[in-house]
Amino acid sequence: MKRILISNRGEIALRLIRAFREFGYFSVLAYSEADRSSLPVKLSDAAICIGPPSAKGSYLNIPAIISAIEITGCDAVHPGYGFLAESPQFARVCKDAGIIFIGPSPEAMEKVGDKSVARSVAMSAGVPVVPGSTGFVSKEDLLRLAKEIGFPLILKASAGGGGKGMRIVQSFKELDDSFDTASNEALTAFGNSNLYLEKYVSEPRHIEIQFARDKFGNCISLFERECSIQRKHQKLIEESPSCAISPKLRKVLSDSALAIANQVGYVGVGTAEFLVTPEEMFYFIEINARIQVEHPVTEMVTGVDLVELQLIIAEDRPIPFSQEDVKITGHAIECRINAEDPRNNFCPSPGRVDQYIPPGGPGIRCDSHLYSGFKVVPYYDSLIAKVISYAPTRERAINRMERALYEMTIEGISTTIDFHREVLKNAFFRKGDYYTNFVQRRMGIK
Ligand code: MV4
Repeated sequence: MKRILISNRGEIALRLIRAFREFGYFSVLAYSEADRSSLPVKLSDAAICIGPPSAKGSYLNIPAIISAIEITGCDAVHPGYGFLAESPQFARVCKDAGIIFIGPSPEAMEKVGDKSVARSVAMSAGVPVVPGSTGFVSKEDLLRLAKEIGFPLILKASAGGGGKGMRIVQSFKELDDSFDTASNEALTAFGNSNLYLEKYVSEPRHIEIQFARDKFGNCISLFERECSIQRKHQKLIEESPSCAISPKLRKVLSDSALAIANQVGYVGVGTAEFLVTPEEMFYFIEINARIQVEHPVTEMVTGVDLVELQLIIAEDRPIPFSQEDVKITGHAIECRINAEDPRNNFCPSPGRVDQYIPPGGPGIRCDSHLYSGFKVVPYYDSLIAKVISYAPTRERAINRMERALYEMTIEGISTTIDFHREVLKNAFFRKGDYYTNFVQRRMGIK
């Protein structure tokens, strides 16, 4: 691999450009008309416009991206996260055109992309899943299964993930309507109406295991990230290690993630998501077949560059270290700063950033594509910066994050910086005493 096209934007495009420059690759950025004056366009080695602002016309436009790869003579593509990152179709088109897709094979992506198939894979790998349906559930089987499992239940879209297309069902009388609504929503959102059923786990923690597997079958866990601080399935804060995970549970979760990765012949970096109860019961829920927004948290505590690892694996080289080499040192926390107004229901707040001063100093990493005078455009997600703090202990990482957010200035638009300050001083957060309902229950936010 020599020239890599980046089919993404924002902070992750910049993250990839930085890695490619350090590791000796030529970066070509594919950008939309709306991102013409972005920092990634300026800092990449070359840039090519692939279409109009709408994601459909640009970052999701497979023919436009393939043309850009061919015009610029790239031999590989990195999709970042979101957009086409988990599209088996895109991965297959690349493969057929002789382009290296930096991510798992289309076959592996297909298996884990269907969440009901991923469940079956986990079961056959001996990994616990939430009691529920085997594969997708038909309307005929619904009542019988509901009786068998018991309420509350949760209906999920097979093609969904990340909380989209889910419905909690409390009783028999809601069952039929919930099924119809959920399958219609799934059809509209994902073009696939299949649903599966699980027992609803109340007050879980949302824990994910970062793993990497190479084509020689070497498989390594980079341990957990705690992702329970979220609102409407958008993660807001992530940390590693998790207060709730003992060394013993860490090992069991890691072994479970690796068993699933082996079972599907996964080659690349990925994440296995689990629900963990206060009683330390754990259940696999889904695989994310991409580099994730929160990957820097793992990079800080393990010292492993996950993008470098993706490049190594994509070049068919073996992972250059073993499980025994991977140690968690210290504690890292990430705050996702969004261009949103927390006082107005987290409504997106695009516009001109009149002044931007990033935080810095010891133990602070800030991944952001902002600069003073930059215009946040309204067409994409509202993530504008990730602040990651790293310190020897959790308490010091929290204090360090507070110090960083004190320094950080973003003027001209509303941001979620003040919201993060509130979370960081919350006594339950400080104690590590939180579940996925933290924002609602402890912050009184819908
Ligand atoms: C669940 C669950 C409880 N029980 N599955 C959310 C993200 C997606 N990856 C899976 N999610 C959940 N799956 C079972 N069987 C709870 C969540 C969940 C959640 C559900 C409803 C409302 C808010 C939530 C926040 C985090 C996790």
